[in-house]
Amino acid sequence: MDTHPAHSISVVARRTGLGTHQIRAWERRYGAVVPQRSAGGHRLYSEADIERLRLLHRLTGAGHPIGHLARLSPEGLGALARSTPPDPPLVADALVRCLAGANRLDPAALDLELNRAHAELGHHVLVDQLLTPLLTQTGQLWQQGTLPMAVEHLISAVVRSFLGRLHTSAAPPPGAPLLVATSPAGQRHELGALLAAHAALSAGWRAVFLGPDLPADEIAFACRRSGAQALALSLVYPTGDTALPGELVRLRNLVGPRLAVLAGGSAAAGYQPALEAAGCHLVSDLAELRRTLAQLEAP
Ligand code: B12
Repeated sequence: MDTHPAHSISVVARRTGLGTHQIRAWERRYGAVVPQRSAGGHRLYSEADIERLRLLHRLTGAGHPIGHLARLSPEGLGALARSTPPDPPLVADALVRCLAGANRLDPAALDLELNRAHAELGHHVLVDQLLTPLLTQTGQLWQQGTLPMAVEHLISAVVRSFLGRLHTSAAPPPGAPLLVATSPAGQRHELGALLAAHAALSAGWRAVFLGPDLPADEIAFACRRSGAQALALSLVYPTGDTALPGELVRLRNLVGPRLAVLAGGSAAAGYQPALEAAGCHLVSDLAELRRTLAQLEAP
C-alpha cells in the first residue's frame, strides 16, 4: 500500500465518508492514524492512511470500539474487516441513494455515495453487492423505458471514472499475479470487463483493464507484455457472432497453452463450444471468477 503522504484532510474526509472533526479526534485521542505534516504544518495522508480510516469507519459502524481498533496492525484490522460481514440494509440504502443522485443528474452526489460505500463496505462487497446491481438495474430500467438514457449515461460515466481512480489507488502486493480484462473484437460493452478487473483487484491480484472491442493480436500482445497469468473476456453482444470462434482460436495460438482464459458475460454461455475448442473456461459470475483465480494461485 502506498505510504507517500499526498492527501489533505478534506480529500480524506470525502474519500472515507468521515468528518474532518472525527478524523482529528481519532488521531488526538487514540493515535488511530497519525498523518505526516507539510512544511506549513498541514496534515498529509497516504493511501495506506486512507485505507486504514476506511476500515476504522466500517468497523466502528459495526460496533467495534475505536479504542480497540486503533491498536490493531494493518494486517489485524484487515483480518477483522474480512470476518465482519456488512449489514445488508446498508448496501440496499446505498443503492437507493446512488440511483437518487443519478436521477437528480448530480454526478458529485453519486460519486460521494460510491466513495462512502467503498469506505463502509470494502472493495469486494462494493463490486459484488453495489456496483453490479447498480449497473445491471440501470441497464434493465433503461431497457424498460423507466430510466432516461441521459441518467444511464451519467451512471456509466461516473462509475467508470470512480473505478479508474480506485484502480490507480489500489496497491496489490508487487509480486501478485496479474489479470488482463477486455472484450474481443465486435463486443463493445465494456462494464463487464471493468467489473471483472475489479473483482481480481479485490481478490489481491493486479489487473490491467484494456477497454472493449480488441482484436486477438492486441489482446495477446497485452498479455505477453504484462506477463499476465489470466485473461478475462467479457461477452455480452452480439450473441451469435460467426467471427468469434475463429478469433478465440487465433487468440489461443498467440498466447500459448498456459494462459488461463476466463470468459463471462450474458452472451458467454452461447459460445460454450467455441470457448471449449479454444481452451477457454466459462465463468458464470464474478464470485466464480474470484474462486477460479484463487485456484490458479494455489501451489
Ligand atoms: C450501455 C449499453 C451499451 C453501450 C455500452 C457502453 C460501454 N462502453 O460499455 C453501447 C452504446 C456501446 C451499446 C451498444 C450496443 N448495444 Co447495448 N446496452 C447497453 C446497456 C444499456 C447496459 C449494458 C451494461 O453495461 N450493463 C452493465 C454491465 C455490468 O452488465 P453486463 O455487461 O451484462 O455484465 C454483467 C454480467 O454479464 C457479467 N459479466 C460481463 N462480462 C463478464 C466477464 C467475466 C469474466 C465475468 C466473470 C462476468 C462478466 O458481470 C456483470 C455483472 O453481473 C444494455 C442493457 C442491459 N439490460 O444490460 C444494452 C444491451 C446489452 N445492448 C444491446 C444492443 C442490442 C446493443 C447494440 C446492438 C445497439 C445498436 N443498435 O447499436 C450495440 C451493440 C454493440 C456491440 N457490437 O457490442 C442489447 C443486447 C441484446 C442481446 N443481448 O441480445 C441490450 C441488452 C439492450 C437491449 N435490450 O436492446 N450498448
